[in-house]
Amino acid sequence: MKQHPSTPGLPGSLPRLDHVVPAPASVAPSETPYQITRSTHIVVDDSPETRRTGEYLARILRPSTGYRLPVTTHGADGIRLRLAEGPFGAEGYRLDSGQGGVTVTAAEPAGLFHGVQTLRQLLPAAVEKDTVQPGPWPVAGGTVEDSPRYGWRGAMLDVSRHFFTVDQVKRFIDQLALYKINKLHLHLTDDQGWRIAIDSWPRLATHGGSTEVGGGPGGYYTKAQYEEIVRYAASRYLEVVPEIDLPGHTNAALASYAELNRDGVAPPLYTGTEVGFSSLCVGKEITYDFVDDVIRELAALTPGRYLHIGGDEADSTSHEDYVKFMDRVQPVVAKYGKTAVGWHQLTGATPAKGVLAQYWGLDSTSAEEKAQVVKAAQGGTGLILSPADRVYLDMKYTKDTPLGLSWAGYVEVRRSYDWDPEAYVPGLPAGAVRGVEAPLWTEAIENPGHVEYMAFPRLPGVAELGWSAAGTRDWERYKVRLAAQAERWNALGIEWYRSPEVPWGSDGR
Ligand code: TNX
Repeated sequence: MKQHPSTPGLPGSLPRLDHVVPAPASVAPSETPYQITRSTHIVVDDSPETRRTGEYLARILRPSTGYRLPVTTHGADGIRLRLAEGPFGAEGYRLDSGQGGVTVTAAEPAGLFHGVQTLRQLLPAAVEKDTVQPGPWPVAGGTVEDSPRYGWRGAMLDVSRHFFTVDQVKRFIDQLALYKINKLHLHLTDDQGWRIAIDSWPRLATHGGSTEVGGGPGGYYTKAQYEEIVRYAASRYLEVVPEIDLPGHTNAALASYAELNRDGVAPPLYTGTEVGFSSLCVGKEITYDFVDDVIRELAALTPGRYLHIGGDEADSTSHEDYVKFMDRVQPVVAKYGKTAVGWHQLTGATPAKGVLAQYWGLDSTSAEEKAQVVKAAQGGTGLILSPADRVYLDMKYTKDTPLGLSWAGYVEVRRSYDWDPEAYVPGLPAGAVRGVEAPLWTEAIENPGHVEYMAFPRLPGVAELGWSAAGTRDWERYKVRLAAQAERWNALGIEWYRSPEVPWGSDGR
């Protein structure tokens, strides 16, 4: 790596304006940095959202700088956050940094928040620590103008195979926000655990949530806890997309209520890792009472637009039944005011108008299956790209990775970054791709340290594919910007995989 002022590891070194991940739309560096000092104010306009983002920034900066950093509506020297009309779109922003201060301007609160994430990366990494550091605190000088490529930049956490507590999910949300990810897809139900309280079917959570892969105690979110996650995500401008996986992946529900089973007999709880063995009974009316109740209660808890109904690996449901089931269930989601999302197998049924399909195939997925996805896209079904051989965060990096699975191959850092969402499924009509999402399945992922090790450093690359303009993708440059992030992960206490593909600093960081 070339020597430059931001060589990772030099205390107080000045990060570069062009080292931000995801790469901004345009960057114009200037000579003069701003410097945060004891007298810096965070100056906000009088909208409550701006103030909230100002307070959020202050909470990040105060512990490491030791400064007071009052959030005020007037004051000269400082960091200014303001909403104003301009060509920013729903999530874009402009950041100007120079001797007189730093100003972040956006049309919408989400844009201000993303601008604040960029500002964090323009400060020395030590700013992320939670104890007082020596400083100084220069902010690289210049102008950044930025807005995202896609409206859907997601990460998924499977809280069914292994349960994660509210605090653990919050920590993950904070990590996603760093890279401007705006969707948190929660895989709330599967064979091994039902993780959300449903008042009309209480045993789903109390019985169906009582274990996990390996036989641990599992757990579930009360409605209040789930709402707390939703609120916390919203405060970081992430929309929660809850998933109830139907009609397969339902052993936890079937174990909780005998009447949902074809033979009226509840199976035992399941703590293994096989897939495809369970199915709701498509021919029984009670199945639809169940689905209606669950979707109604979940929709009421979810301010976001989307509700994911799974639909993958329904190997114990006949094709005919699958189509029938999806024909009945998609309108239920619409009835409760949400847009349905399904794994791309949904395109094998009749996707309702406006639904989104999440593509999780591989390069080696059959031409027939790809053609079915293309056909749905031609009919207007939007796609979220989550190709398993690129962005499945549960795939091992190499054969030596101690965690994760490898059914989709090994996914090293370059592989997860260096692909084109528009070209991955050949023949898609323009505009079909709505974004990208990196799922983290947790059959072999047991705790937050594991989550971080699998997500870092791949997740920032997926975030960049979702945010940065198509022409930005350049592995040789990206890997240098990525390397400069490591010091931040260390300061934040994030576990990460030291991929040999990336030129981390000479001190091994
Ligand atoms: C496939 S991807 C699944 C999940 C597994 C995952 C493991 C998808 C929609 N279904 O049930 O957890 O592989 O990588």
